[in-house]
Amino acid sequence: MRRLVLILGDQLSPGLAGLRQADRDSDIIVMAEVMDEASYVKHHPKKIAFIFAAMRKFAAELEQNGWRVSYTRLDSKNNSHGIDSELLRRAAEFEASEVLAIEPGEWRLIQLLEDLPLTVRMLPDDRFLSSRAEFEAWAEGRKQLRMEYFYREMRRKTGLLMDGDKPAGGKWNYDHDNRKPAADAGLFRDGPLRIAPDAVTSEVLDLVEARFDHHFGDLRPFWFATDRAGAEASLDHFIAHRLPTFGDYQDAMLAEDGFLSHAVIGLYLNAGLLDPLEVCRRAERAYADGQAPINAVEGFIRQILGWREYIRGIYFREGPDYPKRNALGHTRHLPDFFWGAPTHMRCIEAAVAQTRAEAYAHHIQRLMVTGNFALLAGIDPQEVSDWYLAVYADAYEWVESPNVIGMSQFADGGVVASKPYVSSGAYLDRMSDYCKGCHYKVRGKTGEAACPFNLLYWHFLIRHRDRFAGNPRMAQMYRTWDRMDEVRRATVLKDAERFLARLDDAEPV
Ligand code: FAD
Ligand code: DLZ
Ligand code: SF4
Repeated sequence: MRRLVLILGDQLSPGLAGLRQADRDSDIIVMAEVMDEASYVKHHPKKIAFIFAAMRKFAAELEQNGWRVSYTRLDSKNNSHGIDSELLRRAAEFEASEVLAIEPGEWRLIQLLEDLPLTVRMLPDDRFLSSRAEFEAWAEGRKQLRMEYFYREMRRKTGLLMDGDKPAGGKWNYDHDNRKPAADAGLFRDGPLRIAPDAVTSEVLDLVEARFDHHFGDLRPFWFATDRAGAEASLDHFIAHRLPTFGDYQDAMLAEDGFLSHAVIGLYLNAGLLDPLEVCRRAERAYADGQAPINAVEGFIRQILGWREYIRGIYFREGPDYPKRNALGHTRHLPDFFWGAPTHMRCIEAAVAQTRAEAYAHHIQRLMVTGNFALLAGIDPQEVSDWYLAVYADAYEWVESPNVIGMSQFADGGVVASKPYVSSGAYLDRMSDYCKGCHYKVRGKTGEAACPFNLLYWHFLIRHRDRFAGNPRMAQMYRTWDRMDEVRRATVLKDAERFLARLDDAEPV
């Protein structure tokens, strides 16, 4: 009996556990471009093209290395368009009854594989620095699962940025130095490396253009790397040009520069084209060689060694119901301006336009512009989550869901975040150049011209007062509200209600 080895579109790593355990002489690798995966949310065309092109190149590489690969292209005649149905079709074709798979990064697909009428052996995905079991052991018995403590454990475990048992430079975390605003960031810098599409990618681009033109997002110009060599060149480019200022401008936002000093490697890491430990080691080397300061390198390594691993741990620990949680009971529909309809809010307009063009926005745009607005306005977290999963090239449920349901929308009731990430317009004004030239007045507190974030901020705090008033980190905000004069408070809430009514009536806001 033959055995099938399933490799999904985000499992494109030569060191994959499935390949280590498979038999090159007798096993058959199954890879498939299927409509079910490309359209269960309407993924950005750039994301679909990236995954299909990278899958094709990875399959070719496996074949060159002597593997037998059964590859289904999207337009193959017999494509049945599901991962499960493709496995069944290949099982019949090769008279196979066993499948070797790596645990997918989404409960939906895990269930799909478990329900197959074949013997499926699912191996842990060991492309992470912390296994599910290790995260469980760390989390067990803790009242709060704070990333910072997990991160320190990971530093000790890997030895990254450690001087013996002490953190390099004397501090575990240099975030205090990392909050320079956009005003300081207006220097010329190289954006991410842009790679011209080769023949394989160009063929995929034509296919995606023909099939997914109705999905939100610009397919061209397409510049993502689609193989390991390109992903590594992109990483090298980041380390040489933007890592040194990564820390300083981590939270800054500029309308004309959506990338600032960010790495733009999430899509490569999550698809398996880059290895997280190697990426961290490269950054550590830049610090050791004096090419980048400690606040930049520590900040960058923390994102990958800390946040990325922690977020994955949360996804699997919390279980299949996690992505559906709605602790704050928010039910409003996602406004059309998330899909590019006009809005007067310059910050939202800029973040959405960039997302449409690049399938990318950096962390603070995701958290403090689109996420902040959705939370303040009480949008249904499920609709918010589906949007994030669809529009970003690096989005897979294991990483998207804890970031959106947990960190951004507080819909998990506080598993990830100790308090909701909400702000008024003042924060956005400090960290960005969006507010200059916005239709709304960022200093306006009431009235038609007031920044909607200012109105909704108080509306959010007051409608959830019972839940948050006892949170010591939020006490100051409630004290400020209570000190405001009564007429002013009534006006703020009335103006916020009026804004939300206009949102519900799909009036331009
Ligand atoms: P950089 O800022 O250069 O950081 C380097 C790397 O650190 C990233 O590539 C990523 O691998 C890792 N990283 C940083 N922050 C996080 C985090 N919070 N969680 C996990 N990894 C992190 N990241 C995704 O990979 N996929 C998502 O679907 C996703 N959705 C998000 C949704 C929201 C609402 C928020 C607030 C954050 C989300 N993030 C997501 C985290 C973060 O925004 C992206 O990883 C980052 O913007 C990717 O761009 P970059 O490669 O330039 O990252
Ligand atoms: C995201 C995605 C897309 C768009 N298309 C495919 C595909 O056609 N075939 C495939 O094997 N994987 C694809 N993927 C990635 C899967 O959706 C991903 O493996 C799961 O979401 C789990 O992370
Ligand atoms: Fe956004 Fe308000 Fe600033 Fe306009 S004024 S860009 S709505 S924060």
